[in-house]
Amino acid sequence: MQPLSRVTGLPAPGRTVIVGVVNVTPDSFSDGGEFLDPDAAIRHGLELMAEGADVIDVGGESTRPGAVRPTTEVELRRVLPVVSALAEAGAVVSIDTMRPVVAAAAIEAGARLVNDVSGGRAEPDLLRLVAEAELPYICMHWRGHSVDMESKADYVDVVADVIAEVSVQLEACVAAGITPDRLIVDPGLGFAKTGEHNWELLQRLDELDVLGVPLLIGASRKRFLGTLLAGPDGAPRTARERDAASVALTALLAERGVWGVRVHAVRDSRDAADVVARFVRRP
Ligand code: PMM
Repeated sequence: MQPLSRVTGLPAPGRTVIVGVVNVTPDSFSDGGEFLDPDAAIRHGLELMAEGADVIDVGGESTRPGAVRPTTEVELRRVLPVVSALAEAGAVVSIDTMRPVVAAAAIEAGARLVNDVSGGRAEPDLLRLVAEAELPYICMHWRGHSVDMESKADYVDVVADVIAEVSVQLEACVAAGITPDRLIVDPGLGFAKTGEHNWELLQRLDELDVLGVPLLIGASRKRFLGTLLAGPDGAPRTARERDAASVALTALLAERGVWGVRVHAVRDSRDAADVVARFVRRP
């Protein structure tokens, strides 16, 4: 088990960090449409804070397989009121975007972390912006936009290939001026990856230690869990009914010492991380 790592500028609660998800989108697979109204999204973010989230991740673009991108204007309109209100309420807000324009406005509105699912590959200018703002950055392994990412799920060895490709992305982060103590890496479960790829990445997670960067995992409510838990008729478990499985993964990942998990069921995940911290670490 790894000692828990720290990221400059972010909470260090002495256990795995809980990143709660607020999707201000009509079409996310996990909670699509529920929080498109800014007031509903703000209420939800406040609830997640009360449930013990360390960070609230606000996103205005769905990345479900096949999703078509919103315009920049639409993305801005979705996320800005939510980022402002939650930052004002004292949350550590993360902005989930690939767009420098959106990140800049969100930072202005109080965001303290940039979560870029493209790891700087969609719009490399985003890296310079994060460096200048001196903010932490989540660099996710990514092969292309969601509209056709499923056709890119082709690997010789998924773990070795992800490590090689995300290393290049991390080098670009450092070259742009983001200091290594502000970097977090994410293997991007479900992004140009099949369920089998996701399981293999989880099973061989310790190999990602070679990257030397704290790890965030986003497994919550993802399709590979629905497939695993399919009923006798073969129908996958719905997104809403994947929370217990997601929490089981939080416990396993916390036990392995991952820096953070990005989750929808905040209270239960936080409970799991607290139990693991007490179970495996000296108080
Ligand atoms: N997954 C989604 C969106 N953003 N960000 C990071 N860093 N890692 C992820 O795995 C990730 C992400 C898509 O899932 P959602 O519908 O739950 O937001």
